[in-house]
Amino acid sequence: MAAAIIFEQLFDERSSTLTYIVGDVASGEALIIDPVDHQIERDLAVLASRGLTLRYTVETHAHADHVTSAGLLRQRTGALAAAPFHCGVAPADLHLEEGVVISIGGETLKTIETPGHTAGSVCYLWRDAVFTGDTLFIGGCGRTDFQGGSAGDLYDSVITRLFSLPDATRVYPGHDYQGRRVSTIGVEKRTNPRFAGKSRDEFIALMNGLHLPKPALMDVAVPANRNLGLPPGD
Ligand SMILES: N[C@@H](CCC(=O)N[C@@H](CS)C(=O)NCC(=O)O)C(=O)O
Ligand SMILES: [Fe+2]
Repeated sequence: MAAAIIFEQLFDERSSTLTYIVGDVASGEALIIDPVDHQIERDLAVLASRGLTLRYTVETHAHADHVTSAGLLRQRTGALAAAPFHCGVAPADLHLEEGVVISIGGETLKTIETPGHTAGSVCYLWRDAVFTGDTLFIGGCGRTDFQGGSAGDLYDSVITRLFSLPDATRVYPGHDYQGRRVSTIGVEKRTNPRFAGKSRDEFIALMNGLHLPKPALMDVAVPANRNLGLPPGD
């Protein structure tokens, strides 16, 4: 019989961030992916209501638009903070590189390095799902114009790493700005307007032509997130 799991997808209205909790019922252990600072009480309440002990906080990248609660969650719960190796999150307990696995009970999260949105961005494979952070959105993708981002790298990451997963793999993104919550690799391959039918050069031209305003919190969020969301010195 398949092991019982708890899965929660949580949404932060302010930053349109999707946060995920994965819990293993047998061991009572949990991990949280991309938690947001001002949602800490919500997230702790969800964990408590499900009888889960937080073992890991896990980041997909050093966010530019919101501050993580990883450091505060570590202080409050004793969880270990995991962050991608190439994101420069020095105080993290675990620095995740390609293929590195985090386990809670029988559940495993496997790191896939997917540079592009930022140089250090990663995705995580869990069962038949992938947490794509800002590498792949539903019908879109993260911007590539800061923190070592690269449109060419993002194209390669999505096409060679994510689109080689089975079509039925569920896609859980790091943000959605239009109320969508889950897709699949097969649907994104066929319909994502950033990638479907686009050559690498066309994608690079498209991304380099976006000229988006910089995120309002960027100058605060990036240094904070390199310190797990805590003020300097904490
Ligand atoms: N208006 C938002 C913009 C946030 C933003 O730029 N988000 C990044 C992810 S960190 C992104 O890739 N957005 C995609 C897009 O806006 O097309 C803010 O100020 O925070
Ligand atoms: Fe981002």
